[in-house]
Amino acid sequence: MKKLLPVFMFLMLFLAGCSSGSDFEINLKEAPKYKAGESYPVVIEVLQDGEPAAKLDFVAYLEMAKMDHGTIELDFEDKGNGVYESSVELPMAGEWIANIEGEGDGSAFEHVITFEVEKE
Ligand SMILES: [Cu+2]
Repeated sequence: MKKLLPVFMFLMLFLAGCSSGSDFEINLKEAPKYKAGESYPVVIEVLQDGEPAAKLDFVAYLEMAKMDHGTIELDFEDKGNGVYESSVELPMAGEWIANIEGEGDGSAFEHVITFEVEKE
């Protein structure tokens, strides 16, 4: 039991961190496509407690699901109405993962989106 206590406390911290204050819902509205040497838009919609979330600060770290292409960091521009846009030139089509980290209204959020990139 003594050995389990640190694990338990770590889990409690983790759970507390997840449910802090506001409830953010993050959707990928437009996934980038792939074509060598071309950039494509990445569009994300963020809702906070069901309403479009404005003036958020966040970054997305993209990596391929089953291959190592390193990490691509994306900054987003606030387009209004909870819509944020960036663009990216990907090295390959296939399954990608976006790790999104940000904050708004004093609460931080993290979200992971897996998406398919199609070859154009
Ligand atoms: Cu790859």
